[in-house]
Amino acid sequence: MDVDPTWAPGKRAYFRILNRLKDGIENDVVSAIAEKIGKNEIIKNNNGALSLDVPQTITHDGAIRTLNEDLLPAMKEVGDKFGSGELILPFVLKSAECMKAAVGELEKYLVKEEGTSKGKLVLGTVYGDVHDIGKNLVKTIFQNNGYTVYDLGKQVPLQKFLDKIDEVKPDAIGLSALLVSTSKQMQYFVEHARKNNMGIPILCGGAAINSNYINRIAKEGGIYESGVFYCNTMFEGLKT
Ligand code: B12
Repeated sequence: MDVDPTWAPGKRAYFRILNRLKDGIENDVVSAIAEKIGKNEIIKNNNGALSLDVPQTITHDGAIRTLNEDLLPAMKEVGDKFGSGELILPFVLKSAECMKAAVGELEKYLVKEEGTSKGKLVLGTVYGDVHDIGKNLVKTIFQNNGYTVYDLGKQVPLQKFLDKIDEVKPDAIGLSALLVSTSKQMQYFVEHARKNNMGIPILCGGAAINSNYINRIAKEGGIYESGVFYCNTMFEGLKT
């Protein structure tokens, strides 16, 4: 099974993620971005490695579309296939590696705001949870938009979040959970924040949760004044 070179590059990237064909995914991402903005002529070939030879202000929209239209839907299909028993876990891991390579390339073509920081975000995937692709995207998008991000990584215990919060006094906290079981950690966090009047907004994201869950944990035991927000995508986190 291989990629058909006549397919649109976005479709090729999608296919590679789904079928764990990592080699060449960077070039497909580059071509997909150029194609989405209708500027194939900006593709530069450096001994087989493609790149785009224009400022990020030109490539940004194409990169966001490639992420939303090709890469994220591919990971969703991987998840659905895993959920229905069609894919085994080591295959999911390989697809995740393809996704990481694709996102690593795509990041080069997103606009980055330089200069003073708009605010500080302490970010991590909650305790017991190893899923970090979404969390890493959140980091990139916040950094690119001028925020300072303190990324604590994955499987982060509550205490580690609290220590970092004490140290850097962030403007917001970002929690990611992909498993129903680990989303409980968000509840523990909110309970702690409420009891201790933490006074910092909490942004929650990840496939395991939804707005109902977040509304419930936000209200149970009294309102947390600074707010607990459900973020379906990293862009919603930014808007919040
Ligand atoms: C890749 C993957 C893996 C990889 C993870 C690799 C890695 N480094 O991340 C590996 C193979 C390791 C893995 C392991 C497991 N996985 Co898994 N995995 C997935 C998969 C296919 C994709 C997740 C992903 O990366 N999506 C793409 C990213 C970009 O999306 P995202 O994380 O949702 O993030 C977006 C938004 O949610 C939001 N967001 C996320 N976090 C945050 C945080 C903030 C602050 C903000 C603002 C926004 C935000 O922004 C992102 C971009 O828009 C999902 C399927 C799915 N539908 O999610 C299953 C899935 C999450 N896994 C699942 C399971 C069951 C497991 C395992 C338990 C399997 C096992 N038997 O061992 C283990 C868990 C191990 C553990 N303790 O954590 C289930 C969870 C079921 C459940 N309801 O609890 C899922 C849903 C698959 C399924 N359909 O059954 N998995």
